[in-house]
Amino acid sequence: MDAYELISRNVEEVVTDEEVEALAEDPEGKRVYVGYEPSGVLHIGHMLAANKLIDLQEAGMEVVILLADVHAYLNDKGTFEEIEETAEKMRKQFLAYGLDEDKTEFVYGSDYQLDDDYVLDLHKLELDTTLNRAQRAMAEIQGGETAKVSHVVYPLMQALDIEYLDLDLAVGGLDQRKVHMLMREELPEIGYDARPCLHTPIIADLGTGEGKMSSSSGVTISMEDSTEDIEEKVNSAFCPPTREPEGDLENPVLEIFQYHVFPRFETVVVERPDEYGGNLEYDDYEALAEDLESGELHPADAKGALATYLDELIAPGREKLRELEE
Ligand code: IYR
Repeated sequence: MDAYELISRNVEEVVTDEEVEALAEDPEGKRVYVGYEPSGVLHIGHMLAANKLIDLQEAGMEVVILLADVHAYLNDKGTFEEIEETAEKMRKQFLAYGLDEDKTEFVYGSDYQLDDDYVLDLHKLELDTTLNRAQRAMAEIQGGETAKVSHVVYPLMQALDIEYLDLDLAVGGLDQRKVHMLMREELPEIGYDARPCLHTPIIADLGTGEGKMSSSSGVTISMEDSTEDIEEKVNSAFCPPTREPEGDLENPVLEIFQYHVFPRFETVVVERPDEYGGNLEYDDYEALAEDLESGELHPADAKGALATYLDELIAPGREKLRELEE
């Protein structure tokens, strides 16, 4: 796999191809980031962007994880002290999940977002951006609550982070795209360069195949889940024998194989008793999806394998959480 393929695999959107291709020509030492509002427990939505970061580290890039404490505060996620506590828990779970400690820099937003230069640049952006533009950028992140002034400051700060952390590339879920588009328009207005972005897909709800799995409603998988919890959730997952279920639905079992399992394991073994044809082995996602569609692989067997691999992926983070709680 060449560098561009590794950098762009499994992303839903590359902004723009030309800019990312240019980065892929010499990825060594380039700085890439993803930011998260801290929450105490890493879930499968965080893990998806983290898989991308692992690819980028493999391509030679330096990864910055922004623990966006001030952003979480602006989005009403608790007192500042509570947010600091959950941020520290989150940092430890990321490392346990498999990011390379030597190539990962963790930064707290409050380390630099309260400095004079940053705040003055923020005010410059406020002067240059309409309320309407900032609100639209924030709509998906904010989740429909009444807008506060903090909600329009938030995306401007996210845009500025990209300059202040000296980044070459921004990574985020597709829900961050409007903020990134604002960044690309507005940073040049105040004398800074726009940066390229990669957007990871939003995985469907495990139970129903609709919407976004990382949201608080619906069935998700997190580092808090026990082996039995995972088995139970995966076994009752929506998994029709097709990549493209009707309407707006997705097949979440296939999505998790594609975005979580295959990027982290060389081969996937689906265990089956001999009387049902014996074990199946897959080197790539396409082969597994084809077998599910053709009927060669039964959804129940696919789910069994998925639960095993997911359990392996979250086991180190689960262990870390347990240690932190002792
Ligand atoms: N908007 C993100 C959190 C966030 C991301 C980045 I990238 C920042 O520079 C700042 C905040 C979220 O929805 O979690």
